[in-house]
Amino acid sequence: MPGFRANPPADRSRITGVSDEEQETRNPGRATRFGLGALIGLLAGFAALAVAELAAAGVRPQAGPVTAVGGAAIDRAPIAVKDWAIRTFGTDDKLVLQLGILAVLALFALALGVLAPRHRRAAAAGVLLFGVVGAAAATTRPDSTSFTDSLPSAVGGVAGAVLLYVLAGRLPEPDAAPAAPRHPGQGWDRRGFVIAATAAAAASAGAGVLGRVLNGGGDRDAVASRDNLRLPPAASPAPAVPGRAQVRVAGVSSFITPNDDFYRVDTALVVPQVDATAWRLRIHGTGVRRPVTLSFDDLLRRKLIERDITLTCVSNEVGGPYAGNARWIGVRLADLLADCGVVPPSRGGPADQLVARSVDGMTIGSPVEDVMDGRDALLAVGMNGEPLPFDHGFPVRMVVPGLYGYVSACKWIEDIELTTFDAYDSYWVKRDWAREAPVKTQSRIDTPKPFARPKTGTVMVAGVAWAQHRGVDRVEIRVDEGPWQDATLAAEDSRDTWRQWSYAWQATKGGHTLTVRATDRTGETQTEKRTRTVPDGASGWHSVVVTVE
Ligand SMILES: Nc1nc2c(c(=O)[nH]1)N[C@H]1C(S)=C(S)[C@@H](COP(=O)(O)O)O[C@H]1N2
Ligand SMILES: [Mo]
Repeated sequence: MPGFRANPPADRSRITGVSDEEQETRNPGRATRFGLGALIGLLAGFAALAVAELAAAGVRPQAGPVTAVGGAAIDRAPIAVKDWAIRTFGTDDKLVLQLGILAVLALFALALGVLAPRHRRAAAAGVLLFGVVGAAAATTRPDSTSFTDSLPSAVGGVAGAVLLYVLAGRLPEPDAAPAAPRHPGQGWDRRGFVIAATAAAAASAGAGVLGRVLNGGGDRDAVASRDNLRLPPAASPAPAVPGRAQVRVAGVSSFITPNDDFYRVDTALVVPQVDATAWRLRIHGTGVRRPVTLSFDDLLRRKLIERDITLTCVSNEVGGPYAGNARWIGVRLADLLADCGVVPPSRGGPADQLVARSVDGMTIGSPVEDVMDGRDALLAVGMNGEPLPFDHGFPVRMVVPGLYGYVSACKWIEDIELTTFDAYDSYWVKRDWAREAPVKTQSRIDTPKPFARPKTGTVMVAGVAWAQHRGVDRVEIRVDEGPWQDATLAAEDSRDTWRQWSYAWQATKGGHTLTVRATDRTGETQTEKRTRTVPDGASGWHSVVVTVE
């Protein structure tokens, strides 16, 4: 261990009258103490996180400091940062955020460790302070209902602080200290330090791994409630998807998106796991003459309908992946609202906004008019023939054809409040996104991929187009600056789903740009005007550049 070399100048040695064995424990130099300080800082930080993780397993996974601080950061991130994160990291954005938090914590742990040899108390207090920050974040999360959420960070902070204090006490004394050793006759107990540090590292690793395993195992009751669930058949089943809705060209999206491939966009660092048997949905607010609280069984006893609906995210760039099409089964929200005495604004109802609230504190506001205008707005319980996956909102979520997810598709829903747009701004509206956001007509080239090198001759160009609740009536393709040519439309499933299309292109050698645009059933053609995703969804034409060989 080269770092432990003794400090040569004899006059600095404070070790007097000790055995030969202990002579090797003479004080190391300044640089070594700096390194040792950094090491114990990292150790203390690691221990704090590991203990917190283990404690979170006893409280709830969301109460862990990294998750809590990460959640707070997501809620407070400026829109530009969030936009950049989702553009740069896509659905890995949450992983990157958590790695970033860990990196920042590591830097602070290093700094506190370097401080520790000279200022033991202050350094330990610094670790405690981080515990306080974590505890504050955990208890102020919107889904936090108990003060116990502060425990993981508090316990972790104390563990880290104590460890830093103890290990710092075992370090060699600083050069500037008075000549007398702190522990007369002992000096720098190298072996004791190594043993203590190794034991702390091993214990932390054990606690951390155990905590991860326990936190990752999922909520047993929630998992069981999903496993035991058999969805009743729909009283109003969806017609079979027309065989010709799927274009048979390699590289085109699957017409029905399998659950495992369905895009996921939400703010949850830990996916909520809700026990369906304990789940309740409250419907209340302005103009709700008969407020109710429903259990999951209450919902299943109602008439279930099954519908194919394409869901798209407002954060989807032109040509982007945040669109998916699934067969949903659920309760018609409009019927349920009518049973509660809700009247849409067009018939004189006082509430124009329906605010859905999830177990993790997300709020999503939809126009009551849209939800009750006859479209199949659902409280969905099933997705592609199975109960909703946890990632997609188990046990119940909303789906409203024609509206972007952030204004319609609340996952893990537990509360519906009727109010007005004037009275309340939902989560994303507070963050500069539009109050109302109908889906914009869009089209995407799935194949060929950008920068593909197809051979001359017939090249199949194909993809999807969507204009939910209006329907797609036409898709056109343009090669370079040539004329627009009609693509062949695949069969339509419903006007609430996307529609596939294909175009047999006679490709000539060289570089070419393929561009697509769609026209919806109102006759409106997708605009060329490029806009950003903020505030109400990207617009513009999707182009792909290829080189024909
Ligand atoms: N509870 C909750 N529901 C949510 C969100 C969220 O962050 N939290 N995100 C919304 C957004 S922005 C979209 S696009 C859809 C995505 O649904 P999916 O993840 O099932 O594809 O969920 C919506 N519902
Ligand atoms: Mo979204």
